[in-house]
Amino acid sequence: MDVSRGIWTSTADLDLLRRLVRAGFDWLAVDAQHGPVDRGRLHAVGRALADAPVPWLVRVPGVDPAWIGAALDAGASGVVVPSVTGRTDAERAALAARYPPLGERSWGPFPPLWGGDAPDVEAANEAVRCWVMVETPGALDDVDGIAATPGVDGLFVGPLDLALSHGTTPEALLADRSEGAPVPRVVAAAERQGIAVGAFAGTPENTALLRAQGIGFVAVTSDAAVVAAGARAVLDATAR
Ligand code: 3PY
Ligand code: MG
Repeated sequence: MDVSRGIWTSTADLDLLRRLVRAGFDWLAVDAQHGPVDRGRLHAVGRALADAPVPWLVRVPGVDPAWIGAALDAGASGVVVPSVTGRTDAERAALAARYPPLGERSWGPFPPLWGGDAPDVEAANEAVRCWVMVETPGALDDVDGIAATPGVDGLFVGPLDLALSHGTTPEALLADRSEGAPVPRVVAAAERQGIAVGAFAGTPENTALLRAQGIGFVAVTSDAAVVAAGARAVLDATAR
Protein backbone atom coordinates (compact mmCIF):
# COMPACT_ATOMS: atom_id res chain seq x y z
CA MET A 1 0.00 0.00 0.00
CA ASP A 2 1.26 3.48 -0.90
CA VAL A 3 1.19 6.03 1.88
CA SER A 4 0.09 9.60 1.17
CA ARG A 5 2.76 11.42 3.19
CA GLY A 6 1.68 14.67 4.78
CA ILE A 7 3.40 17.18 7.02
CA TRP A 8 1.83 18.66 10.15
CA THR A 9 2.66 22.30 10.86
CA SER A 10 2.32 24.18 14.12
CA THR A 11 4.51 27.26 13.66
CA ALA A 12 2.14 29.13 11.29
CA ASP A 13 5.16 30.83 9.75
CA LEU A 14 4.11 31.95 6.27
CA ASP A 15 7.51 31.57 4.57
CA LEU A 16 8.03 28.15 6.11
CA LEU A 17 4.56 27.07 5.00
CA ARG A 18 5.23 28.21 1.44
CA ARG A 19 8.53 26.30 1.47
CA LEU A 20 7.11 23.12 3.00
CA VAL A 21 4.20 22.93 0.63
CA ARG A 22 6.82 22.64 -2.15
CA ALA A 23 9.09 20.17 -0.33
CA GLY A 24 7.61 17.00 -1.82
CA PHE A 25 4.98 16.06 0.74
CA ASP A 26 1.62 14.98 -0.66
CA TRP A 27 -0.32 17.33 1.60
CA LEU A 28 0.14 19.73 4.49
CA ALA A 29 -1.94 20.44 7.59
CA VAL A 30 -1.97 23.74 9.48
CA ASP A 31 -2.69 23.16 13.17
CA ALA A 32 -5.07 25.78 14.58
CA GLN A 33 -5.79 23.66 17.68
CA HIS A 34 -2.29 23.59 19.15
CA GLY A 35 -0.58 26.17 16.90
CA PRO A 36 -0.71 30.00 17.05
CA VAL A 37 -3.34 30.39 14.34
CA ASP A 38 -6.12 32.84 15.09
CA ARG A 39 -8.65 34.02 12.53
CA GLY A 40 -6.37 36.84 11.36
CA ARG A 41 -3.45 34.46 10.86
CA LEU A 42 -5.76 32.06 9.05
CA HIS A 43 -6.46 34.78 6.48
CA ALA A 44 -2.71 35.31 5.95
CA VAL A 45 -2.13 31.54 5.69
CA GLY A 46 -4.84 31.29 3.03
CA ARG A 47 -3.19 34.02 0.98
CA ALA A 48 0.28 32.47 1.40
CA LEU A 49 -1.00 29.06 0.27
CA ALA A 50 -3.37 30.24 -2.46
CA ASP A 51 -1.06 28.77 -5.14
CA ALA A 52 0.00 25.71 -3.15
CA PRO A 53 0.84 22.80 -5.46
CA VAL A 54 -0.57 20.20 -3.05
CA PRO A 55 -3.74 20.13 -0.91
CA TRP A 56 -3.59 21.79 2.48
CA LEU A 57 -5.91 21.17 5.42
CA VAL A 58 -6.64 23.04 8.61
CA ARG A 59 -6.92 21.21 11.91
CA VAL A 60 -9.53 23.50 13.48
CA PRO A 61 -9.50 24.18 17.25
CA GLY A 62 -12.57 22.06 17.98
CA VAL A 63 -16.04 21.09 16.81
CA ASP A 64 -16.79 24.65 15.79
CA PRO A 65 -18.87 25.35 12.66
CA ALA A 66 -17.60 28.96 12.52
CA TRP A 67 -13.97 27.83 12.42
CA ILE A 68 -14.69 25.05 9.93
CA GLY A 69 -16.35 27.58 7.61
CA ALA A 70 -13.51 30.08 8.03
CA ALA A 71 -10.82 27.47 7.26
CA LEU A 72 -12.60 26.52 4.06
CA ASP A 73 -13.28 30.18 3.21
CA ALA A 74 -9.50 30.71 3.45
CA GLY A 75 -9.02 28.11 0.73
CA ALA A 76 -8.22 24.94 2.67
CA SER A 77 -9.02 21.73 0.80
CA GLY A 78 -10.50 20.28 3.93
CA VAL A 79 -10.61 20.26 7.69
CA VAL A 80 -9.44 17.90 10.40
CA VAL A 81 -11.85 18.19 13.31
CA PRO A 82 -10.46 17.28 16.77
CA SER A 83 -12.06 16.48 20.13
CA VAL A 84 -15.11 14.80 18.60
CA THR A 85 -16.96 12.79 21.25
CA GLY A 86 -19.54 10.96 19.12
CA ARG A 87 -21.90 11.06 16.17
CA THR A 88 -23.61 14.32 17.20
CA ASP A 89 -20.29 16.18 17.01
CA ALA A 90 -19.50 14.50 13.69
CA GLU A 91 -22.83 15.66 12.27
CA ARG A 92 -22.17 19.27 13.32
CA ALA A 93 -18.73 19.14 11.72
CA ALA A 94 -19.94 17.58 8.48
CA LEU A 95 -22.83 20.04 8.06
CA ALA A 96 -20.42 22.95 8.54
CA ALA A 97 -18.16 21.75 5.73
CA ARG A 98 -20.69 21.83 2.85
CA TYR A 99 -23.00 24.43 1.38
CA PRO A 100 -26.76 23.74 1.18
CA PRO A 101 -28.46 21.55 0.21
CA LEU A 102 -25.84 19.10 1.54
CA GLY A 103 -24.90 21.11 4.62
CA GLU A 104 -25.12 24.43 6.39
CA ARG A 105 -21.92 26.18 5.32
CA SER A 106 -22.37 29.92 4.94
CA TRP A 107 -21.17 31.81 1.85
CA GLY A 108 -18.09 34.01 2.27
CA PRO A 109 -14.90 32.83 0.50
CA PHE A 110 -11.75 34.90 1.14
CA PRO A 111 -10.03 34.67 -2.30
CA PRO A 112 -12.09 37.52 -3.86
CA LEU A 113 -10.62 39.75 -1.11
CA TRP A 114 -7.15 39.30 -2.61
CA GLY A 115 -8.20 39.21 -6.28
CA GLY A 116 -8.84 35.48 -6.62
CA ASP A 117 -11.95 33.72 -7.84
CA ALA A 118 -14.90 32.65 -5.72
CA PRO A 119 -15.39 28.88 -5.77
CA ASP A 120 -18.28 27.17 -7.49
CA VAL A 121 -20.73 25.85 -4.90
CA GLU A 122 -21.17 22.39 -6.37
CA ALA A 123 -17.46 21.96 -7.08
CA ALA A 124 -16.60 23.09 -3.54
CA ASN A 125 -19.03 20.58 -2.03
CA GLU A 126 -17.57 17.86 -4.20
CA ALA A 127 -13.92 18.66 -3.48
CA VAL A 128 -13.99 19.36 0.26
CA ARG A 129 -12.74 16.73 2.68
CA CYS A 130 -14.09 16.58 6.23
CA TRP A 131 -11.82 14.45 8.40
CA VAL A 132 -13.15 13.67 11.86
CA MET A 133 -10.59 12.78 14.50
CA VAL A 134 -10.98 9.67 16.60
CA GLU A 135 -8.94 10.55 19.67
CA THR A 136 -11.37 10.46 22.62
CA PRO A 137 -12.95 7.46 24.40
CA GLY A 138 -16.39 8.72 23.29
CA ALA A 139 -15.37 8.83 19.64
CA LEU A 140 -13.93 5.34 19.85
CA ASP A 141 -17.14 4.00 21.43
CA ASP A 142 -19.22 5.64 18.70
CA VAL A 143 -16.79 5.05 15.85
CA ASP A 144 -19.36 3.26 13.68
CA GLY A 145 -21.87 6.08 14.16
CA ILE A 146 -19.23 8.65 13.24
CA ALA A 147 -18.14 6.69 10.17
CA ALA A 148 -21.78 6.40 9.03
CA THR A 149 -22.42 10.15 9.31
CA PRO A 150 -23.19 11.66 5.90
CA GLY A 151 -20.51 14.16 4.93
CA VAL A 152 -17.76 12.56 7.01
CA ASP A 153 -15.13 11.72 4.39
CA GLY A 154 -12.56 10.13 6.64
CA LEU A 155 -11.61 9.12 10.17
CA PHE A 156 -8.32 10.52 11.43
CA VAL A 157 -6.65 8.73 14.34
CA GLY A 158 -5.09 10.91 17.04
CA PRO A 159 -2.63 8.53 18.76
CA LEU A 160 -1.31 11.08 21.24
CA ASP A 161 -4.66 11.74 22.88
CA LEU A 162 -5.84 8.13 22.51
CA ALA A 163 -2.65 6.95 24.24
CA LEU A 164 -3.28 9.38 27.12
CA SER A 165 -6.80 8.09 27.74
CA HIS A 166 -5.67 4.46 27.39
CA GLY A 167 -2.74 4.85 29.77
CA THR A 168 -0.24 3.76 27.15
CA THR A 169 2.27 5.23 24.70
CA PRO A 170 1.47 6.33 21.14
CA GLU A 171 3.95 3.74 19.84
CA ALA A 172 2.31 0.88 21.78
CA LEU A 173 -1.13 2.02 20.69
CA LEU A 174 -0.09 2.18 17.02
CA ALA A 175 1.60 -1.23 17.21
CA ASP A 176 -1.43 -2.99 18.74
CA ARG A 177 -3.12 -4.96 15.96
CA SER A 178 -5.13 -7.24 18.23
CA GLU A 179 -8.88 -7.53 17.70
CA GLY A 180 -10.72 -4.75 19.52
CA ALA A 181 -7.60 -2.58 19.87
CA PRO A 182 -8.21 1.13 19.10
CA VAL A 183 -6.50 1.43 15.72
CA PRO A 184 -8.01 -1.75 14.19
CA ARG A 185 -11.44 -0.62 15.42
CA VAL A 186 -11.11 2.69 13.58
CA VAL A 187 -9.81 1.02 10.41
CA ALA A 188 -12.66 -1.53 10.45
CA ALA A 189 -15.32 1.17 10.95
CA ALA A 190 -13.94 3.21 8.04
CA GLU A 191 -13.80 0.12 5.83
CA ARG A 192 -17.40 -0.82 6.65
CA GLN A 193 -18.56 2.60 5.41
CA GLY A 194 -16.12 2.82 2.52
CA ILE A 195 -14.55 6.05 3.79
CA ALA A 196 -10.90 7.02 4.16
CA VAL A 197 -8.75 6.55 7.23
CA GLY A 198 -5.74 8.61 8.20
CA ALA A 199 -3.59 9.30 11.21
CA PHE A 200 -0.91 11.40 12.81
CA ALA A 201 2.42 9.55 13.01
CA GLY A 202 5.16 12.14 13.52
CA THR A 203 8.02 9.74 12.78
CA PRO A 204 9.02 7.24 10.06
CA GLU A 205 8.77 4.43 12.67
CA ASN A 206 5.18 5.34 13.55
CA THR A 207 4.38 5.68 9.85
CA ALA A 208 5.53 2.07 9.32
CA LEU A 209 3.27 0.94 12.19
CA LEU A 210 0.32 2.74 10.59
CA ARG A 211 1.05 1.25 7.18
CA ALA A 212 0.98 -2.20 8.78
CA GLN A 213 -2.47 -1.32 10.17
CA GLY A 214 -3.68 -0.46 6.65
CA ILE A 215 -3.65 3.32 7.09
CA GLY A 216 -2.46 5.16 3.99
CA PHE A 217 -3.00 8.86 4.76
CA VAL A 218 -0.42 9.84 7.32
CA ALA A 219 1.10 12.97 8.83
CA VAL A 220 4.62 11.57 8.75
CA THR A 221 6.43 14.47 10.39
CA SER A 222 6.06 18.07 11.49
CA ASP A 223 7.58 21.45 10.65
CA ALA A 224 9.50 21.56 13.93
CA ALA A 225 10.79 18.00 13.43
CA VAL A 226 12.12 18.61 9.92
CA VAL A 227 13.92 21.77 11.03
CA ALA A 228 15.50 19.91 13.95
CA ALA A 229 16.42 16.91 11.75
CA GLY A 230 17.87 19.17 9.06
CA ALA A 231 19.98 21.07 11.58
CA ARG A 232 21.19 17.80 13.12
CA ALA A 233 22.11 16.31 9.72
CA VAL A 234 24.12 19.39 8.73
CA LEU A 235 25.93 19.58 12.07
CA ASP A 236 26.72 15.85 12.03
CA ALA A 237 28.19 16.20 8.54
CA THR A 238 30.22 19.34 9.29
CA ALA A 239 33.50 19.29 11.15
CA ARG A 240 33.88 21.92 13.88
C1 3PY B 1 -3.25 13.34 18.55
O1 3PY B 1 -2.50 12.41 18.26
O2 3PY B 1 -3.98 13.37 19.56
C2 3PY B 1 -3.30 14.48 17.68
O3 3PY B 1 -4.15 15.34 17.86
C3 3PY B 1 -2.27 14.61 16.61
O4 3PY B 1 -1.88 15.91 16.44
MG1 MG C 1 -5.09 15.25 19.67
